[in-house]
Amino acid sequence: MIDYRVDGDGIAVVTWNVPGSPVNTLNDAATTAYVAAVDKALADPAVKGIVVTSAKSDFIAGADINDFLADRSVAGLEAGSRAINRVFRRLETAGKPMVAAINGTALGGGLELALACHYRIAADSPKTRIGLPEVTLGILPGAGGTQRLPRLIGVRAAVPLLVEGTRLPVADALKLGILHAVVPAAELLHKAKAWILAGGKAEQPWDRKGFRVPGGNPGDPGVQEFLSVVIAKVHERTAGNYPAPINILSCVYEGMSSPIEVGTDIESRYFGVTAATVQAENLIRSGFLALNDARKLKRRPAGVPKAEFRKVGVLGAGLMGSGIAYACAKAGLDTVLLDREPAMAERGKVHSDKLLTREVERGKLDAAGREATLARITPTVDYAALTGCDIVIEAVFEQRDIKAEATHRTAEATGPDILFASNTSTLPISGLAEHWPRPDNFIGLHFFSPVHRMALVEVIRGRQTSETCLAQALDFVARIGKTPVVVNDSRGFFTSRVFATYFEEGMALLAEGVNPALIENAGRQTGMPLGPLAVADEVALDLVHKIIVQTRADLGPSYTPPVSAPVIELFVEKLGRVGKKAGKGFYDYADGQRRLWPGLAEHFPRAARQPDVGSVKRRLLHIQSVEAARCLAEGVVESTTDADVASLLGWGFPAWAGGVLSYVDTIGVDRFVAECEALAASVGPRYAPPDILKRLVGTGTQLRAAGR
Ligand code: 3H9
Repeated sequence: MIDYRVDGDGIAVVTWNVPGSPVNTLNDAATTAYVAAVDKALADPAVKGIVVTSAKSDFIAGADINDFLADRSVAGLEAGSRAINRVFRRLETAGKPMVAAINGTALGGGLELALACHYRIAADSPKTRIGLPEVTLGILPGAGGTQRLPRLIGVRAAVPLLVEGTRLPVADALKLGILHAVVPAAELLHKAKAWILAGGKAEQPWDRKGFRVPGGNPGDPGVQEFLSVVIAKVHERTAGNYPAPINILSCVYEGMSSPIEVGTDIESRYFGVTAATVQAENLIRSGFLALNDARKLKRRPAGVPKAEFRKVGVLGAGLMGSGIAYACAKAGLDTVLLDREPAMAERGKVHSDKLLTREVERGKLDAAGREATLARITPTVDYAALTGCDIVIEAVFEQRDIKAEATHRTAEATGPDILFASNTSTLPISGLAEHWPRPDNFIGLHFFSPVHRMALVEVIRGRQTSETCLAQALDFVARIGKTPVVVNDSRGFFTSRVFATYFEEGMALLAEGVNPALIENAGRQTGMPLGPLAVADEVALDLVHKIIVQTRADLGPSYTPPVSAPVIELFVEKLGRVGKKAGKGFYDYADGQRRLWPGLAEHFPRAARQPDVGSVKRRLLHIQSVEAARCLAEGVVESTTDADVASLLGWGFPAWAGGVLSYVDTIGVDRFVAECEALAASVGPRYAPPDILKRLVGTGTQLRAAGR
């Protein structure tokens, strides 16, 4: 686990190699072994100094975050931080020079371990990242990071890194003074040892006589002003939903004017209360672990050989088709982009050209890389070009007859045995599958716009989709670097059905006479990326209108249109304000600005009594979770985790809540059900909680534990 070797020059090399994990983490066993190794070196009079490095491609990825889920008590979490803080302090003051030879990524506790060394030297690699990303997990650096980093590089430079969790390339870390040197990988150990042999001192800047924090202490007027601005910005950005960044600022403010031992004790106190919050639990469980599992296809059907993909066909070169073609070409796949019109097919390729050119301009890609990626895209109108494709994805107009024709013509060109996927966002998959000769090989792959930015692909299993087809479609999604969530066929699938409730509820509130500015502010304060009316404008009201018309035609009298239908009809049929793409919807879009349309006041007279912001927030979040719970009950999603991941990646459900179903546990099932029942009575039956929730009331069982 920790290799210990002393070389002929009297340098002890302590090498991290934690077994059973692709990364080194500071779990209990590894930390104990590390401390024992350093103690051995300290006790050996023949050892002049210590070099710490790793045998893995990364240095150390930080604490093992699973440990933070095991003990959720404030006292336990605080004690863990205090223990590691004391031991790092003991080692840095033990009198022998210690060098961190950072061979790869060093994050969180990994960087904190390095900060407690006297010299930090890193191997030059474009992949390496250096940083304290704890805040993104809802916690804070608990191994001295909030104290050593500002003492090393100054409060002004350290605070943004701490509150944003920035992961720096080595060159930037060097420039900021976090690293002392960056050298070619082959020279790393040699240079690390050379620093010790050249008389490198076992001394930290903060232990020097007369030490002052570079750029000033937090109490100094300039620094104080800087911190006030940061605090105000953090409050504005987090709307009270995330305690971690504010607690990090408290650690810096309170800890910096005391000796470091006091500072790290302050840090441990804040670490305990922060890591014990439900937000931290949600960000670790859903935001990190569940997303990782989804990305890694941890629930892929077993026993199906992994599918390889070389050539892909994309039907339809509109916004979605050209985005999908870009993602495929970027992942190294030969991509046939087919449209009815040659000019359209060509235009689809231009989309990739624009994105790739932007990457070159930003230095993220070289010209050769751009050319090679573009060369993989073949725009065409000829179905014969699809011969040899391993998968074809249909992204033509949302019209059954057009989709059917594209499906038939593809089958003629490719034969029936390849995977065929539809990117429909509205039409049930099982019906579309009837047009493919082998419906067992037909599946839904619902991409999100803009495809190059959105990580989620909703994978829709039709009634006849085989397990082999599902497993291989998942392989494809992973192959192009996206994250899949599997859902079962149903109207609107999962994401569109649940997400729609958010903006529909916004419109319902508007129709009740609630001030639109209040609705929008409340939406943003929940942590959703946009207010519900702004979202409706982005989605486009004519599209929502079309779906209502189509569903009414499909289902007949059994269909209950959403509560927002009259508002949508007014905007589309009478006002011609269909949303952002038309420059007018609930907002006016002029000069790159978004302003609520003043005409709203005339069409939706203000109610005399306005609700408080808390109750509007509650309505906007509860409605999504109650609909998601119905999807769980109906088997549209198969687990609370799938629902959470889809909501985090698909429509930006607030991460502090852990996703759309973790939100129920965050509130507490009993309280959530009681509030929904009250809303069902006062607002409408759409809030009525399904049995899957009601039967948990009073049992103390979380939905997560009871979910299917
Ligand atoms: C912390 O340090 C607190 C401290 O201040 C002190 C407290 C007292 N723990 O991402 P990958 C797993 S908090 C547990 O696929 P890559 C990961 O889940 C920590 N597991 O590799 C995956 O599992 P699986 C602050 C971890 O090469 C496997 O390792 N640190 C941890 O694409 C491979 O990971 C962070 O937030 C962990 N800390 O990227 C860093 N890290 O094999 C979080 C990884 O089952 N980690 N795993 O699929 C990362 O950002 C990336 O994993 C890293 C490697 C960049 C390191």
